[in-house]
Amino acid sequence: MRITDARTLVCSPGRNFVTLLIETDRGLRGYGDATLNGRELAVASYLDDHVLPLLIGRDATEIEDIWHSLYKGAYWRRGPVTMTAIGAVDVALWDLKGKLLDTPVYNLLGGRARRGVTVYGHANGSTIDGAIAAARGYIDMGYRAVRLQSGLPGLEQPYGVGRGDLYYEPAAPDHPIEETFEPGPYLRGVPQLFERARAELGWEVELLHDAHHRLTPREAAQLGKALEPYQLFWLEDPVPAEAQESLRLVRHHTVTPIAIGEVFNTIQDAHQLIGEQLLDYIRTTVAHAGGLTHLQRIAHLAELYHVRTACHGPTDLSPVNLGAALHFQTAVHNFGLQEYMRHPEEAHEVFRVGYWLEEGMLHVSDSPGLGVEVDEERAADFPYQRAYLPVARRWDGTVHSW
Ligand code: CS2
Ligand code: MG
Repeated sequence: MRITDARTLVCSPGRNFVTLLIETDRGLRGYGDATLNGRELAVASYLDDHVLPLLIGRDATEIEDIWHSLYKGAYWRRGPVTMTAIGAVDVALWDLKGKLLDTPVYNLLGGRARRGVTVYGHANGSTIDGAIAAARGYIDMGYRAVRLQSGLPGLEQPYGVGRGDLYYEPAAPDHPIEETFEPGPYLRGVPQLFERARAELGWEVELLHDAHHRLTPREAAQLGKALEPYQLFWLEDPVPAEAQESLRLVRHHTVTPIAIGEVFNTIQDAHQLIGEQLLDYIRTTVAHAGGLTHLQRIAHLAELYHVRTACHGPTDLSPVNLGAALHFQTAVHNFGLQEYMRHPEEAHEVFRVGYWLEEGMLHVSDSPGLGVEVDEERAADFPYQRAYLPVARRWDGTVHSW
């Protein structure tokens, strides 16, 4: 099966997505997600200007060889732009191989290992009450796990609280929104949120929280300890994970489970944390970590150290990525939990998906490939709009990690 054409499609049905389309001489088309929130066109150019010309004429079934030729052949390895581009090619090739062999991608990855993929929803509120009411909505819909983020006394613009109850969309057109962060109110407020949540929601539901890279190791250790009575499923990104030895301090002081890795791109970003067992859940996802080929390597390493997979699944990645993550999570042995923020209606007018939610799990269909199809005509109705992620500042104006 030879590649005859490859191109990117940039559209904005509710938010920006970059989609890779690869066509073959067998009349089949494969899709990959090349979206890098806030830096979308850099990946589109990496693909269009540098990678896609190399693919024409290649045998689309040689996934492993194409992966290594793009990774090693670029000389400049790793990084979010490179790895997102390679990931998009890789996923499109798995989609094509499934279509060629008339089987869902999870079959190519080892076959079904579970009934469905358990997900967590996002309960956000500008107040603690609001977040708890939103969590109740998810529990009523059958979710077994819910992430809680809320405004706190003295911290009215926290991370993770946006428009609407269904999802939050942090990217804003033209100019980044500014949020504030102060460790004092945050460290005092989050335990209050979970104390109330356990009192009102009970103990059957799994609860999660994302600190979004904002704490120092000592602050993270303090928060992890303070949250122990509420038995979180995980505390996510407690510290910026570039300085991985920081996690030792956090780990030595708390048994609250730790999830890290949505900004990682390669196994090299994760291997120290995994090897030292400094985390419990690895958050790397298909689109940003070199596709299914590379994510499998990370998962297999993680399995040796009791670390489970927990693919990043925000609405700023397209349904093509979520579809690929669901096939991966259906087949991988050491699955933990999958993030699920529901895409807005417009996104589903462009991306027709075969997955569905039932009993707090997402299920993939048995259609060949990924089971996600893209309507190019409808995509043309939603042109790209430049958008930026927010920045965070301390109370005195100092820039902080967002
Ligand atoms: C996040 C994301 O889903 C998460 O856990 O941390 O909301 C993240 O901020 C965005 O995907 C950034 O693009
Ligand atoms: Mg996160």
